[in-house]
Amino acid sequence: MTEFWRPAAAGVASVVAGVGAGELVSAFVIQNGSPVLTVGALLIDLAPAWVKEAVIGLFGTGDKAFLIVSLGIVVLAGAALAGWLERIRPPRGRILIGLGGAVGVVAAVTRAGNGLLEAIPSVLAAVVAILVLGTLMRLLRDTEPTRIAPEGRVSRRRFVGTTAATAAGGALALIVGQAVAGGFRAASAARAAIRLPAPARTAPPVPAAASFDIPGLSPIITPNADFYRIDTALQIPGIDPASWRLRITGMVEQEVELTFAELLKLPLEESTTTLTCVSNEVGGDLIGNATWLGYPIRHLLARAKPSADADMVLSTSQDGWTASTPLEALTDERNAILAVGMNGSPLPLEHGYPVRMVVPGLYGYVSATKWVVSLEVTRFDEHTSYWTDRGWSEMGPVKLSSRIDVPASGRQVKAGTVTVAGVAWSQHVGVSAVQVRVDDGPWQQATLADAISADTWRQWRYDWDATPGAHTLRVRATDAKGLVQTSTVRDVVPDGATGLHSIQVTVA
Ligand SMILES: Nc1nc2c(c(=O)[nH]1)N[C@H]1C(S)=C(S)[C@@H](COP(=O)(O)O)O[C@H]1N2
Ligand SMILES: [Mo]
Repeated sequence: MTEFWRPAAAGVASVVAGVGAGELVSAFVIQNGSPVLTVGALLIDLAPAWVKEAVIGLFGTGDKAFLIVSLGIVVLAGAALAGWLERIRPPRGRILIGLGGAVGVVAAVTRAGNGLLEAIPSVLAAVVAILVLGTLMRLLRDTEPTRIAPEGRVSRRRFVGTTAATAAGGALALIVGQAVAGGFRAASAARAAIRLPAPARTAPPVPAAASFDIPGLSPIITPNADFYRIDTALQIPGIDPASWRLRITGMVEQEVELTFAELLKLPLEESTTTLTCVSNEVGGDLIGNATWLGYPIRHLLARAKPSADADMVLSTSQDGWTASTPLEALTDERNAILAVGMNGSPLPLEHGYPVRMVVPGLYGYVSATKWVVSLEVTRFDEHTSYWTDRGWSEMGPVKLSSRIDVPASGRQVKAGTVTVAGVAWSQHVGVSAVQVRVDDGPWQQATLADAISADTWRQWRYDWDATPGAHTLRVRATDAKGLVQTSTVRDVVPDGATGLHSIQVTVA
């Protein structure tokens, strides 16, 4: 029977390693591609009604556990069979594993809302399993006696040890993957159950004249699904709102602690603010505008009573990321908030659920802490933060900038009137003018859409009388204080890029 059990064990270890790798990747990178769960879901969909009823009748709410355990038994039996087949008729074992992977792919891409991306964990699982099986089989063959090595070139003990270690590693990956994904799913479920209170103060409605109807132009409010995402979190923190706390500590007269339920009972206010990343290149897309629902941080700081010689607030996220924000930016009238809502829904998990900071006028790295759990009132000469430790500037006011959205660079357009349009921003100061320049011609005034407020970007348009040939279009903005956007080119490090956005178009 050795001839069955050893190859079968190699098959099982390979498949466990493969599935473990797939689950790990789906937990951390491709959230909806879990091979185990998508195949389970496919089985639920395919099972005839009488089977479902019988299972629920027998196991009640344990029906899903029953499904997963049954699936596990089938997969392990298949894996053992694959190992044995690979031993007697290679490469049939590997082919069987490939077929298993194909089932995973079909299950992953046919889930509602999934696409090809979600197939990656299953493909990876099959590839890892096939490679590992090949390796273990070679090892097994090497345990056989030859003329030169009557005891075999590899000891049986080494084969058994390697196989056991592979299986254990795969099982560990599977467990870690499931735990991580479980936290994420629990947070998603809690988020879905949240009913945000009506704002005590609504945002001034976005004026109709704040938007031009131009295809390709950034919408004035960025939908949550299109909002840029920047953070250091490999794994999005899955925070249970019931256990979330904000602690205000440090140089304060009175420490403050706040639960999520307490935060939701406070008079929440809406405000529309454009968020920008300091890493946004000239013409880049690391910028978005949303209507946030939140509570002014200055009111909470007023409860805590910061000491007179404090000048900074170090905010920390659940996963240990930190930002250092000038105390003044959180206490002045600029309306820095602890946000719980984004464009009418609870914060999406990747945008800081359940609570984040939004501070008009400052780049995200010094202000927009997602998954925030503590505010320590301190001093710049006592603490540094995640990005200031890595060479970025202590102060991070957003720089005046502008971007051309249409036409897209490199595009061919027809001679005649061509609409050029884009956005310009200088949060907390406001934009007062935008100009466009064609090649080496004079700067021409663009038409501005209405502003929502000084804290948001502003759309602009320019009707260009395009003549045939290759042309370069440039844009520059002027802020409400009269400062004209500089053409001096500076890199994003240490405090944000400068320079003018330009595009090339060919007019036919
Ligand atoms: N916890 C945490 N918060 C964070 C970051 C981070 O890495 N971790 N990145 C910051 C940076 S650099 C930016 S630009 C904004 C981006 O917010 P968004 O992903 O919601 O657009 O979040 C900020 N908040
Ligand atoms: Mo950023």
